[in-house]
Amino acid sequence: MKKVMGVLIGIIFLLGGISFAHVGRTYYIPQVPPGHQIVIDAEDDDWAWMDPAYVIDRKYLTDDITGEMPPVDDWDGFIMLAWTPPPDNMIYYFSRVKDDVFQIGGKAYPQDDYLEFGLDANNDGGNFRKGVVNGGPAYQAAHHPGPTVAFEGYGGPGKGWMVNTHPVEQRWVLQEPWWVCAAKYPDEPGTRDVVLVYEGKFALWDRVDYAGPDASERHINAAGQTIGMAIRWGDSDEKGVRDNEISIGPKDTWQNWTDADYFNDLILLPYEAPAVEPSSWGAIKASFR
Ligand SMILES: [Ca+2]
Ligand SMILES: [Ca+2]
Ligand SMILES: [Ca+2]
Ligand SMILES: [Ca+2]
Repeated sequence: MKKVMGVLIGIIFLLGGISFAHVGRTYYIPQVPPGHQIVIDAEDDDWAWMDPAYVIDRKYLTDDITGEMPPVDDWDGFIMLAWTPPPDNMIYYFSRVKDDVFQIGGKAYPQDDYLEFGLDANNDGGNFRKGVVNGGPAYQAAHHPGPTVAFEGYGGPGKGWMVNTHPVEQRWVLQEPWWVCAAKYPDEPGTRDVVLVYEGKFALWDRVDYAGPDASERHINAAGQTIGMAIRWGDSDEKGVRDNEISIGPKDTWQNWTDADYFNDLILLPYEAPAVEPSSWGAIKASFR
């Protein structure tokens, strides 16, 4: 990933896109090949085009409280991200996690196994819990495998549940068609040695209004843009305990649940013809089976 950084920084300065630097790291999001459809079904057969260089796996991950990654037999996982320009204008994700104990239904947030995003589409940072709309200038969205006890969500069996800790008026961002999700997970909490799968797509919003999408500002995705994002996985193994909080950002960026200054820079790459042997993708998939 490092080898492309110099070239990209050059491109970004040419586009004049950067006015704000995060505490977090820099990652790259490739464009979905034009004409290709990613189906939100928790199956990865529609991600075979992905260059493994852009898969965010444990090489890049850190527990954002302890600074240490849990051992592979406690938690292992990766996420792939992709973007589309208008008219689709969405961000796509696929994550597979291996976990020693599946846990869901903790009495307080967050005591589940889950995948969470912080999204600052126009990348201007700042505290997004203050001001006129809590979750307006940036927002949180978490994909849980099942319903949480603590918060009402949107989803169902086979989809998982989208939840956040913003006021209920803000949560339309979690609903179809603005967020579409699918998930695979065991039926019962306490199941051992599980594989959890999260796939989804979502619209980005530069400004969210309580009144809904027509009163809000949809972000228009374009190559060269930097999107502010936090991504983390919760790992609960013992019921009622959060054991690990695994992040794409460094240690001590856990404040990203409230402040977008602690997000990471995710740069939307222009479409490139694939330069990867299909066998490389096979090796990555095999390592998570
Ligand atoms: Ca799929
Ligand atoms: Ca675990
Ligand atoms: Ca913002
Ligand atoms: Ca777990």
